[in-house]
Amino acid sequence: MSSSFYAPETPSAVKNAKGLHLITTLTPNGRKAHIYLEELKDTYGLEWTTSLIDLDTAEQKKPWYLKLNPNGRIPILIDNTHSPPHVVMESSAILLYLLASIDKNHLFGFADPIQQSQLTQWLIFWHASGQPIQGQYNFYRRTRVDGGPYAAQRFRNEVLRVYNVLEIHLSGRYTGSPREYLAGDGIGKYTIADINAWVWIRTFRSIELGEDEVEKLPYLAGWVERIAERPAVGRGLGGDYDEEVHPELLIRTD
Ligand SMILES: N[C@@H](CCC(=O)N[C@@H](CS)C(=O)NCC(=O)O)C(=O)O
Repeated sequence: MSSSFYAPETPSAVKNAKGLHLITTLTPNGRKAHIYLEELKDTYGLEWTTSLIDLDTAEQKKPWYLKLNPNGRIPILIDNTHSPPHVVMESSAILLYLLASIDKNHLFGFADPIQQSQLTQWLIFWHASGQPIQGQYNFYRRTRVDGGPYAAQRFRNEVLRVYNVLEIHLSGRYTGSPREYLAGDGIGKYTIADINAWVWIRTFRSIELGEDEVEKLPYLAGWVERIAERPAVGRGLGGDYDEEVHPELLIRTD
């Protein structure tokens, strides 16, 4: 590979990686990639390597990282089977890249373009309308600056609105056809559209919504529990991606 692809100070774990290399940490967007990679391990025997970043060290804002992802955020996936390596930023784009490049049997997507279109719609719906809003809500409800309560209230209402969109969809309130997953014919099929939203929504009971509001989301609650039972999901949430469990995976350039 071209020596100029990586900056000289790029950590060797990244520079010398072969195959797929994930740079991540234990956040909702990181967990999307962890879970799908773990699903692909269970189904295709996929192998990859991982580097962890402690966001507090701001390693993700350093020039070596910005050369790979000008957005300065995690996760990124680097596919070293290409020359030069192909870098994928944006967590949903990582899911789509893995679906196209690894998941050849469409186990977590669809060969059928109509069902794949459903998947894309729900993936984009969450990426554009769900996660940025929930991210802002989390920020303002934890922040005690002027305007914090007003902003928290505004984002909270929008989080609830988006959750209710998902509840309408899953419950079949207007179609008469309840479903178990976001995309696919009939009751749907577990796909990357579910992984994409689930990592954020799984904590819906602990983000300071009212009990009465949460009770009005029974189909969403069922969907959260259904996905939580998957072994790959359990692995993607935790230990293997925790810098305290695996300090040797932590990259730091100073
Ligand atoms: N739209 C991006 C958002 C990525 C993002 O916000 N990542 C957070 C962690 S979940 C991050 O890197 N925060 C550290 C920072 O902003 O410096 C994606 O979906 O990948």
